[in-house]
Order: sequence, then structure tokens, then C-alpha cells
Amino acid sequence: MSLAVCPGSFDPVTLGHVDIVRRARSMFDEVVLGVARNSAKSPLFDLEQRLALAREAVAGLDVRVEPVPGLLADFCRQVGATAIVKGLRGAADVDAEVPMALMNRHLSGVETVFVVGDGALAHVASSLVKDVARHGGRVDDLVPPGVAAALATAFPARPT
Ligand code: COD
Repeated sequence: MSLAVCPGSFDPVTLGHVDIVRRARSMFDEVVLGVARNSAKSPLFDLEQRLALAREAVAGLDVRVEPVPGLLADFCRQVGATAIVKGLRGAADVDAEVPMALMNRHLSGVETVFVVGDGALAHVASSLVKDVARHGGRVDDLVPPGVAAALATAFPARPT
């Protein structure tokens, strides 16, 4: 039985994340989407909101969504992960992800599998989506409907 963990801060989950989870689901018997804390980022949505939005986004994909309370390496051991799956959009992701893959293997022995996502979503990042929404731009073709609604609540349209 193979089990992959797809970790991220998912602040919020985007269609780019969902694409990676779908690809992971086609390669592994079980997939757990792990909502973790990236200590380099200050989240817009709290953990409960990120979990709820992620659960709605992957409903129907037969994927579990769970919080990662501390180190990803410890979580991987607890759930019996065979692999960590991460998505790549380009060279910047490789530079950021390789040290994390090496550290996670050092700590837990778990290998990271890199998946190249849909090129049509390569510009989609949670940080950019939040910035577009904050300035009143359209994001409904970049994120699941529940996330678009949550962003509209977080950044209400200003009267002109
Ligand atoms: N196409 C393809 N892949 C994508 C796309 C897209 N459009 N958008 C995002 N991705 C990929 C990212 O490259 C990444 O692999 C993954 O999706 C998650 O992205 P984010 O932005 O939601 O999450 P990050 O990068 O902030 O996640 C970092 C973690 C939270 C995983 C990391 O900080 C962590 O493991 N934290 C737990 C504590 C820990 O163990 N720290 C030590 C780490 S070595």
C-alpha cells in the first residue's frame, strides 16, 4: 500500500494545488493533503479555514485532508508515508524545494517525488492570488469556488 503526503501551507488552496493532488492520486494508493505551517509566511487564513477550504477543493478525489502540527518529517512517519509529493512550476520551485527534500529525507528517510503541474496553471501561486484579490481582480478561474468566496469576504470590494 503506497501513501503520499502532499504538503503545503495552502493559504489558500488553488487550482494549481488541486492539479498536483489529482496527479499524486493517480500514482499512489492513498493521498493525504497535509496543511502545514510555513514559518516564513504569515497566513491570511487560519488553520481551520485552510483545512475547510482544502477539504472542499478535493472533495471527490478520495483524499484525506489533515493538519500537520509540527515537522513534516514527523507527520510522514506517523501516517506511514511512502513519499512526499511536491509540485514544480519552474526553476524557482526547484531551488526552494530541493533543500526541503534533502532535509525531510535526512530527518525521516522519506523521499520526495516532484511532479510537474499543468503548464496552464504555472503562474498560479497562493501569494499572487491573494494579491490579485486584495486589489479587486478576478480569481474565480484560479481557485476553487469556495476559495473565491472566502477571498471576496476577506477583501470586500471598495466603493468607487
Ligand atoms: N503548480 C504546481 N505546483 C504548485 C502550484 C502550481 N500552480 N502552486 C503551488 N504548487 C506547489 C508548490 O511548489 C509546493 O510544492 C506545494 O504546491 C505547496 O505550495 P504552498 O505554497 O501551499 O506551500 P509552501 O511552499 O508554503 O509549503 C512549505 C511547507 C509548509 C510544506 C514547509 O514549510 C513545511 O514542511 N512546514 C512544516 C514544518 C517543517 O517540517 N519544516 C521543515 C521543512 S524541511
